[in-house]
Amino acid sequence: MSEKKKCLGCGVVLQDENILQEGYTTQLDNDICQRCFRMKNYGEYQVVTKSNDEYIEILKNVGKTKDLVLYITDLLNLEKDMAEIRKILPNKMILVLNKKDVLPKSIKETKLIQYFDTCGISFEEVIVISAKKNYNIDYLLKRIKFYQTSKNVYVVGRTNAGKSSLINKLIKNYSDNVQELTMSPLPSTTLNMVNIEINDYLTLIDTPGLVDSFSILNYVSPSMFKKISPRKEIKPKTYQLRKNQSILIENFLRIDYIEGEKNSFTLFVSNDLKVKRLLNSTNKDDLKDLSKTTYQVKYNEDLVIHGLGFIRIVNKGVVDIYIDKNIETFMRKSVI
Ligand SMILES: Nc1nc2c(ncn2[C@@H]2O[C@H](COP(=O)(O)OP(=O)(O)OP(=O)(O)O)[C@@H](O)[C@H]2O)c(=O)[nH]1
Ligand SMILES: [Mg+2]
Repeated sequence: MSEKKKCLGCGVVLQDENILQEGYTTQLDNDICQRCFRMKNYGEYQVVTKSNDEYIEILKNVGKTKDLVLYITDLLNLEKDMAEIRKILPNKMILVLNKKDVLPKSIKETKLIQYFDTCGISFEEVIVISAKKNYNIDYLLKRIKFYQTSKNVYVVGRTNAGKSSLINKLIKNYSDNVQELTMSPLPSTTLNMVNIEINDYLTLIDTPGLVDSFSILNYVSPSMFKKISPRKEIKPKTYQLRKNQSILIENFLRIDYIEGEKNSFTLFVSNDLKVKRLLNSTNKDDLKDLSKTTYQVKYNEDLVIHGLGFIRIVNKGVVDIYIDKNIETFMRKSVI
């Protein structure tokens, strides 16, 4: 039996029967589905909701191979813990930290790499890149060649990390292949595995990303989504706070500095967001009906807000934060 034809942009099986279902195309001769066609040509995005069970199944199959894996992650949205992923994927793995262009240039790459040296999970190598700005892609390709165990190399990572963007860059730089994967600012763009032959020695396999149900991006309007996703280099904003002072970001996050000496809070979030300082939080009630979490901050830690970015706090102290209950927040040793 012949294999069903798949969309070259997102990997979905093509069908011409039901316009409401994924993979629809007017003609089965087409190379891409209607959704990809619209995204590529008109920038019209259509959200598809994928279940993470499907994604985990795909990863388990990758885990059964002995092939090299590139794990792509967005530098502004580093995973809290990679241990779970590592259990499913015992493969040789290069950790690729993408979107370097949005981090301030002042942040040293060596610092970012060092952070992973102490995280307790091993990788063949940690490499910082920008798929968008074509930064360090040559070096990454060299290291792929060095570590690959067969022709196949899998590209995995959470949705929106930039997997398809990276592969497109590799195709553009090093291949005669004219295939172009679909990329978009919205989650769940790639729907199934897609094989891309770069040359006789290397086939990259794009995969759909794990859906991030704890990201703030799931809980904001489309216009706020745009504001939250940084497109340019972030200019960090520093606020010196005393006890009982607060920071308010738009209408979704409040940080109260409850206890401690004068402290420095540096925001690594999109430049487009409105930030307000409240001098005396005791008589202000903004966002106090949102879910509250109290953190005991140690020296030089980052408060991470999933999907938004992070806030570096220099000294010890106690902070209360108020945010939608579905959004994951956590403290980590500062990456800076
Ligand atoms: N600033 C910046 N944006 C990037 C970079 N790489 C990718 N992006 C953007 O990130 C968004 C997601 O990119 P995709 O390549 O579609 O991500 P993906 O990992 O394939 O996503 P799924 O297919 O949904 O799993 C797009 O808006 C890209 O333009 C980068 O290096 N820098
Ligand atoms: Mg993709």
